[in-house]
Amino acid sequence: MKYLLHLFLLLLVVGGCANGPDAEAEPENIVVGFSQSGTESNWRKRHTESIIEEMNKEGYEVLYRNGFMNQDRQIQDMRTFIAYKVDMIVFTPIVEDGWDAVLLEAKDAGIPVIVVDRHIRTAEENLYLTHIGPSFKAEGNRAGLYITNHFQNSSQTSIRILEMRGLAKTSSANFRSEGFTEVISRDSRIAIVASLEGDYIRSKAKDVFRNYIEENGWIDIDVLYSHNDEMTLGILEVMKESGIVAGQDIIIVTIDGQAEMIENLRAGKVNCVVECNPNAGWYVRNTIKRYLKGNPIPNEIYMPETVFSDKGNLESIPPREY
Ligand code: GYE
Repeated sequence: MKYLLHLFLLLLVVGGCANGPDAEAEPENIVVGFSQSGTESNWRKRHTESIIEEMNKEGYEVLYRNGFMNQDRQIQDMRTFIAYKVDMIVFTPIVEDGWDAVLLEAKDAGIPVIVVDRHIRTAEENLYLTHIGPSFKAEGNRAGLYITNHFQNSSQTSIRILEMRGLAKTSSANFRSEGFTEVISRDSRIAIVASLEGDYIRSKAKDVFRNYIEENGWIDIDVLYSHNDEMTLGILEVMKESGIVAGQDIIIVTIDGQAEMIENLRAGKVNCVVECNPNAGWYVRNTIKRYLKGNPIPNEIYMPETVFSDKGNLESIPPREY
């Protein structure tokens, strides 16, 4: 807690002139502990880079730990940050529940915590400063809207969807399902007939999808709704092996917007890519700066996102960095 010590000494000297927690703290004295949940996707790798890049631009020192998709490991990493007396903890939770104890420890140590990407659920209030991330529900809504629009004038009497869900017990997977269901339920012909779990991992989704079509065939499936691009990439491999014409035999809606998926969209192999914005770094940096200046911080900070589809202008999609 170098920064608090600095502040304390400063207050002793100038008594009363400081107007925030650290009006005079120099950025190079700030140490940020950053616990990332894993490296399961290109999206996630860009997310990590974005946060580290922006912290470095500000002159903050970053202690980075990768949790390798293991909650116990992430908790251990956060305990290391607390022992090290960092000034701030930034963490991207692998799952929604189970963080209360370590957050209480951070609170008792006077270390503010910023939750990024997925949401958490705590029994006690005020265990963290704010949550910064996309609206996963809006992403699900956008995916659903593409489907309802696509089939609006079709004479088909039933439209059957296979959903490949992200990791269980995560707010991203739960909200992406909720938002999607909310919109498709406006058209009584549309239904999710299978909801499978691919954990956001390419190889897992590939196996799960292959097993599903081996048992059930694919002819009844009109749409694939996949919660992330990595899983979609795995499924596209199985479709190719199985002679399914992706984007035609099965309409594909996927979330993230990785560069490779935009190529697939341009090639007609997927129909709609709902963007999930990994560039959280600037928002985290701005929040820390504002907090250190003593400005109020909102409880929830949303990041802007859009959607790309074969119904839009494929040439105008901005270049992707992930
Ligand atoms: O869509 C996926 C990643 O939680 C929003 O996790 C994130 C998701 C993202 O692995 O690619």
